[in-house]
Amino acid sequence: MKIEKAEVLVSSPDRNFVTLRITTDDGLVGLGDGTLNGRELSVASYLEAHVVPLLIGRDAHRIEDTWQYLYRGAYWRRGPVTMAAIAAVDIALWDIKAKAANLPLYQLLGGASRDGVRAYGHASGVDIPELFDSIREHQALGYQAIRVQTGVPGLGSVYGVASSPTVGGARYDYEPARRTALPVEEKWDTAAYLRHVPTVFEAVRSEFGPELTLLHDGHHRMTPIQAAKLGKSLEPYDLFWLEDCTPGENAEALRLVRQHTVTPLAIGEVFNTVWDYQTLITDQLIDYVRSAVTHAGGISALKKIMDFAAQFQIKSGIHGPTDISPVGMAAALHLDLAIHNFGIQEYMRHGDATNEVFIQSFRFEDGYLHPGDLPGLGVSYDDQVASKFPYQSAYLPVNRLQDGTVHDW
Ligand code: EZ4
Ligand code: CO
Repeated sequence: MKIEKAEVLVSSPDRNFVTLRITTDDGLVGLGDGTLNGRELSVASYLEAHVVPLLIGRDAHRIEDTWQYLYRGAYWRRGPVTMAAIAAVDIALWDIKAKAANLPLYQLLGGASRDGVRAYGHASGVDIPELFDSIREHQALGYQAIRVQTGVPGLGSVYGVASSPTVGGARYDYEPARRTALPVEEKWDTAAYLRHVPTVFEAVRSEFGPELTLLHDGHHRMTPIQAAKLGKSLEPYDLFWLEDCTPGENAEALRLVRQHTVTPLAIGEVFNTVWDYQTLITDQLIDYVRSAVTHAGGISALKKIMDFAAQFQIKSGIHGPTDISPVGMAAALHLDLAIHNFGIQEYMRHGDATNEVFIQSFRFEDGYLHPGDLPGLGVSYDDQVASKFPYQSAYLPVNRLQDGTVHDW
């Protein structure tokens, strides 16, 4: 089964997506996701110039060999662009192999370890009343686990907070990549944030009770000691996790946080290899692995990270924002269903235009996702609809402190 064709498809229904479509000489078609938010065209050109020519004529069944060939063969290892490109190939080849076997992909990963994949959604509000409305809307949709973000008094728009109440719980209008020629700039004040967040969780717990699963994303903005303080102050509210409390590059920061709090810690949406996790996993500094299949080198690589994490009772919390395409989401769901150390799956909802371009087989019922039972990933791509949505420049925001200093976010 030789690879005959590999096409790089860039489209922008609701937002930009980079999709790799591989076709074999016996007519099987596989899809892979290589979307890197705000840097989409870099992955597209990496694939077009340096990967597609290497794929033509290769045996589509040799997934591991192709992965190693692209990773070790390039000499320049790791990095988000390289690893998103390798992920796109890896996901597409798994899609093809499962179609050749006429099985849903999770069957090739060991079969289902559970009936469904517990998902969490994002509730947000500029203030507490709007936040409560958003939590209720998510509950009405079936979510039993909810990430909580709010505006901070004195600050303008804050990442993760919708500017208006959500409608039907399905609107995520804060989505950080905005279709502008230059990045939008937001203002930030960590002291104000640290004062405010515990009062939000106090209010949410007293309104919604002890059983609702709650999560929070710090988006890399704190120093280690600030993160330790936040983790401690949130202990009474029993979070499922505190995500990305410090910048991801420094594993030692998490060691300091860990010494001070029993709030569970999750990190890794900006990581791209197992090496980023080495100390965090072996020293038990985290509880959840946050990588996306799309950004960590694909299904083969994230499966290995999760198998490594399993030895340390660390579980998955695969990244699932709307900048992961439905192809990347499907890959995550097959992996979630199969691995033993599944924790939770992030599930923001794609917009209608995205769902018209990517036709999907997953279902979401009572807070649980399932990838469906079509052969392969269960996703197909409609070229005609996609052609209505050409690439548009879009950037993640830049965060600045009140005095104008560029800050982490
Ligand atoms: O900011 O996906 O947990 N989810 C997140 C996301 C990320 C975006 C970056 O592309 O933090 O919303
Ligand atoms: Co996050």
